[in-house]
Amino acid sequence: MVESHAEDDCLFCGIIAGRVPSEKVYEDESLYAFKDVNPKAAVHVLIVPKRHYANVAELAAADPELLASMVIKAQDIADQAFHGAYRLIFNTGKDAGQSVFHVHAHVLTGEVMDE
Ligand code: D5M
Repeated sequence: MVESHAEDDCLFCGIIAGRVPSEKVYEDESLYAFKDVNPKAAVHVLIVPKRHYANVAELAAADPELLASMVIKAQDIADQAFHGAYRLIFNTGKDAGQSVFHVHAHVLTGEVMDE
């Protein structure tokens, strides 16, 4: 069983709880989305599940429907921002660039990306 409780020292749990400020884009009972503080595209949104999972593999194993709901929300954001075109990135592991160990989908959209 994957631990899924909020972690006191987790930055994104702090954002979801409102202890840390964020620019909210979307919220429902299971997801929270906010603007990345260091945008890598014209529109760069992070989608996180409210339940704490360390990475996308843990989430996929524990709750695949919740993972699917993140993909559907990414599509919805891109439909509104840029006719449905987007990149969806889950950095997984420190050596792949993951710096916050609460699973998050990077939604990059809002501009043409050639490479
Ligand atoms: O992505 C972690 C991302 O989280 C990175 O792109 C910066 C972003 N970040 C960090 N702190 C904040 C706050 N406070 N608000 C919004 N965005 C934030 P990773 O894939 O783990 O490297």
